Amino acid sequence: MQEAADKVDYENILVEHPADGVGLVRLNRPRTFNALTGPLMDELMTVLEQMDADDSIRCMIIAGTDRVFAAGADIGEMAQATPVELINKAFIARWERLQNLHKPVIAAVSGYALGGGCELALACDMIVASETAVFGQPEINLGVIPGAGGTQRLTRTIGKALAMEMVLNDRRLSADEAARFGLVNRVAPVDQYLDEAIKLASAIAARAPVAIRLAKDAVNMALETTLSAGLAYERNRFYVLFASEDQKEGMAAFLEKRDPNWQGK
Ligand code: DAK
Repeated sequence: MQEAADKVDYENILVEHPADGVGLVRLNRPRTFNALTGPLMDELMTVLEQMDADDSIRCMIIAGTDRVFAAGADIGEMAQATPVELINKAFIARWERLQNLHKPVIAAVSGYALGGGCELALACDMIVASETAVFGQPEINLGVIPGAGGTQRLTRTIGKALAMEMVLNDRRLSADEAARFGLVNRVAPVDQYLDEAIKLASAIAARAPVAIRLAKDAVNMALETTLSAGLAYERNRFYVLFASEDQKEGMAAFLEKRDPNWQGK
């Protein structure tokens, strides 16, 4: 599967495997600031889904170029659209595919992450930013509002006051502000942020795969449900993991004072 993805020539993305267990997809339309066209989103989602199904990949990274992550959905493509066209062209469905991925996805953001670019990063599980990263939801300047999570994920992440300012008045966040407000996990110089993201992805890729999958699922559930339902959900997944070989191996390894050898079973 990994080889199959590598061999295909994509028009809008670059696919790499920078470390053991890590798949990297780079958005590659630099002349239009990585504007997210339908074909780009299709390629991105197709490759991510292939990586999600590939046992040799344990963690994925989405990056842009060092200059820009993505300046949003392609405005030229959207400008004359009707609501029915947006629905029929799977405009919405291809964005929803991202949240169905089981393995962790890290966004490595340098430069602009605007509109759909910011929403793409927010839909990932973690964000590593370069010092030049700028996060914004400027859709109000186009007479619309965010449509892929900018009013929902952003508000849950940074709170109502700041989300209101970003969505209503195009307030943009620098990398340092984004770190301060809990939007990004860490900030690194522009020549190091991708290595930082790869380092984080490698560390996650080396952990027990089934537990990682259920852990991601349980944390995401915290954004979807009440506390008592979320606690019950977490407990059930905790119990389920006692049916895995990795739980037996992890606890035996601790007691025998050795490193665990994860099987993903
Ligand atoms: N779309 C198309 N082209 C874009 C673009 C975009 N979003 N952003 C930049 N470009 C193009 C520019 O048109 C220009 O092309 P040429 O003129 O060279 O052919 C080239 O990239 C360079 O841009 P600039 O000349 O403007 O360069 P500057 O350095 O002056 O400015 C900028 C860079 C990124 C600040 C500026 O280009 C800009 O403000 N771009 C627009 C940002 C924006 O408004 N983004 C939000 C778009 S709306 C949904 C899913 C997703 C969405 C909605 C719903 N569902 C699932 C329902 C998302 C919506 C959006 O993202």
